Amino acid sequence: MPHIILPPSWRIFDRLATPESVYLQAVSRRSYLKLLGAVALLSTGGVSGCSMPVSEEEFSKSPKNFEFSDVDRQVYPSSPNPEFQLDRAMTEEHIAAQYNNFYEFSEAKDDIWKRVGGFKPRPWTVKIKGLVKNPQVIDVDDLLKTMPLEERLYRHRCVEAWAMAVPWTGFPLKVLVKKVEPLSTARYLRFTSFHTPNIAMGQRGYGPWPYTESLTLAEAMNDLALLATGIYGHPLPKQHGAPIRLVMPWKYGFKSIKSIVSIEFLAEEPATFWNTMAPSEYDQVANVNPGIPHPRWSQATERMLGTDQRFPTQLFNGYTSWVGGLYG
Ligand SMILES: Nc1nc2c(c(=O)[nH]1)N[C@H]1C(S)=C(S)[C@@H](COP(=O)(O)O)O[C@H]1N2
Ligand SMILES: [Mo]
Repeated sequence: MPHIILPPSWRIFDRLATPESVYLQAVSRRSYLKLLGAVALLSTGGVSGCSMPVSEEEFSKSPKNFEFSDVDRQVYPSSPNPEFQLDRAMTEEHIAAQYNNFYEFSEAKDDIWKRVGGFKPRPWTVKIKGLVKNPQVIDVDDLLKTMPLEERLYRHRCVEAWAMAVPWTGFPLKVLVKKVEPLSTARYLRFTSFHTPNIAMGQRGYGPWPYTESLTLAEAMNDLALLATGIYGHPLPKQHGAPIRLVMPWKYGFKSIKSIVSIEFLAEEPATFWNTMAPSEYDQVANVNPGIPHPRWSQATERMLGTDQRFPTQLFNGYTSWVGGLYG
């Protein structure tokens, strides 16, 4: 069973630097009102959780946070799939690498890359279990050897309204799903991240650790659903979710769970990390939709990392031709 620790209300004020870290479910109505007051104060401009990213040159002197295994050397860079094009400039690598959400390591975004050093993404296995004909434990190197790797340019949209456009290397989730042969009773997939609180400091704090996410089987079978092992033509740096993560470009970023250790096929929809923490803020489907504001901010536009350029948010993040049919 996941380990659930809920926050004492006095800690709420620390949480305000990052919108996704406000856990309303856990606060009493009284502290919720105090919280609203604090949000109002913050939006008048006083406090910011973010420092400036270091320059590309400076960044290149810091630890890369990824290594090539022998297998990696054979698969990167993978061939680009021309079906996926961007409508805007690609986000610079050193910018994407310095602004992350990875609550296992920190609640700030600008320091994850400095805090992941102790994390070991190899050796690594992914356990596939539950309602499937062929449950198995697969080594990530075996996935790299056997799965059809390709590079895809995708836009990523965080529920907090920042966005990026990056080249992922990975393979369609549906290839793995077919390989394990879901039973006819399987309707949902639950993904689980690692749980090592001695290395991931954030896991010593509250949360239903480990981080979990879910998809319907139909969503998992969509061509866009990608299991990524690389980014910018090389293995994933630790801060991006090494050695393997989900990428669901039509959904808000929190669905794209990092550093996956297991995938379980289930008959019923499971609870997930964010849905347990703040059910009034995070629903299970979490499709990008400019018409549905977050309870605390608008989703009408998004801000690109690096350039701060604003774009209108698009329904399904612009991927309607791939996924529109999933939602009737
Ligand atoms: N295990 C885990 N996966 C996670 C998160 C997290 O905190 N833990 N954050 C999510 C959120 S909110 C976003 S926006 C993306 C960010 O991915 P990036 O840091 O690689 O850009 O990762 C998602 N996957
Ligand atoms: Mo996010």
